[in-house]
Amino acid sequence: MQTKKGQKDPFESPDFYMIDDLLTEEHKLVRSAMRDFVKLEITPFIEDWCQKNYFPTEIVKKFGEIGAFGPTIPTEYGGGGMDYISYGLIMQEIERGDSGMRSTASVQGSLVMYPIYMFGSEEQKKKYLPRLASGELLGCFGLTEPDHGSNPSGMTTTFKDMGDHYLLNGAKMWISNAPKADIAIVWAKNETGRVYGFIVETDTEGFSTPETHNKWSLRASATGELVFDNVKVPKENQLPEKSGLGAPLMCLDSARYGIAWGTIGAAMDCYDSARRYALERIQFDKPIASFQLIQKKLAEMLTEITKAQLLNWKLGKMMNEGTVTSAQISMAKRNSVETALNIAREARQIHGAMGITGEYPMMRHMMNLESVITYEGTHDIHLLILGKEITGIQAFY
Ligand code: TGC
Ligand code: FAD
Repeated sequence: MQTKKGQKDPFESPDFYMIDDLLTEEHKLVRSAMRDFVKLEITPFIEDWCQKNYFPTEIVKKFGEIGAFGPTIPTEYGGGGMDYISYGLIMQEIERGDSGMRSTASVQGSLVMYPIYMFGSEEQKKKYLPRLASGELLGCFGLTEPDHGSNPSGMTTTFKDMGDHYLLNGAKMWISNAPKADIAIVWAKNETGRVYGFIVETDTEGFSTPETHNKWSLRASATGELVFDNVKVPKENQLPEKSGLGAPLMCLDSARYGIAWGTIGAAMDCYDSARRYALERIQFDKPIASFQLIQKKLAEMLTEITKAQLLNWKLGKMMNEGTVTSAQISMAKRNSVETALNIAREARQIHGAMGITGEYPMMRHMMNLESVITYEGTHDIHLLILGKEITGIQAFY
């Protein structure tokens, strides 16, 4: 049942293989704080926000207070100074509430704070990171363009060195947080085709962020364009420490990791709702949970969630040790999103007609997951990344 204002959220997360034994006390504390936060601040309101296509700007400061922004960024810059398993658990809990809310948090942490921390100057880190961590500022990340989605290397957004500033021209599309953002991390090419990153303040003259309307998915997340018409960017706003497409792709690795955990949160929510409903719903004078076909669905959901939990935990260990490869992250992102989408569909069926309403969370999760299976690299692009790793042959072009 989707929790309503004034109701208690009964969510219980499945842990069939006692994966909690693999977590530290700190991990469990972080998860428990975030779960309580989601039960208090997200699940009672999310259905209404999505129905109204409303981005709750007030959540940004609240995310800052609870430490959802940049959990792995060192505390000296306002981050949480935590490890990647804590980061994963935070994403899992937020996306249990809603993928759009997780988008807000993972864009801010992995796609805005991470590049400033990794590729920024000391001045940039000091100027922006603490204000992003606290939620005083909201950021967005502009890589995708109208004609360059899966193939960002073809981007046509350009910058020119004008001596005392850079001049930015072009457009980005499908950018999470854009219409509400204070700053954008923008990727653009110079005259030789080399990609560089910039911190661009959204109130700069010539820069607009029109909202994208009529989405059936991620309705509580604001999506928009970034349009640059002779935008003057101060020299000190270029990210100095890394150039080339590898820089944005490194950010994507961090965000894809968060999605691998997050989407299993959405899957857990669907499973939890389906298990409860199956025990309560009577047909043919029995709870539908007593029918073998319903038990098969529940057993398969739990099996897939458990497999993904173990994959994510091991991925988190490799992230912590710095041994992870991009292809390993691709496998987990791809597996988790597909698992979550299948579970949302099966859980929806267990709820019968009730499952199509906002009384239950599955349709919302399902529609959200249709974006998640496309952004941060489509399902097929991740398959091709794995194919390249296995064979040594790229099949992108
Ligand atoms: P390719 O030639 O393979 O690589 C170009 C350069 O990048 C390096 N590299 C990486 N570096 C770090 N991490 C990675 N994961 C990397 N992958 C590649 C590579 O070594 C090379 O470096 P160098 O020095 O030799 O130049 O690039 P390609 O053009 O063949 O493309 C490969 C491909 C298709 C896999 C890549 O472009 C890709 O991943 N495409 C998908 C695009 C994508 O994921 N876009 C996401 C946009 S952001 C978003 O969706 C946010 S949603 C947020 C939310 O709301 O949660
Ligand atoms: P295309 O690249 O046109 O792909 C269309 C289809 O062709 C897909 O099925 C794809 O798998 C397939 N395809 C493409 N190339 C190949 C190939 N070589 N081989 C086989 N099949 C192929 N981007 C950002 O930069 N920042 C954001 O914050 C952001 N937020 C987003 C929020 C939402 C809600 C959505 C929906 C998208 C967001 N994106 C963002 C954009 C997202 O990353 C892109 O949509 C995604 O990378 C795919 O690009 P595309 O939509 O242009 O699809």
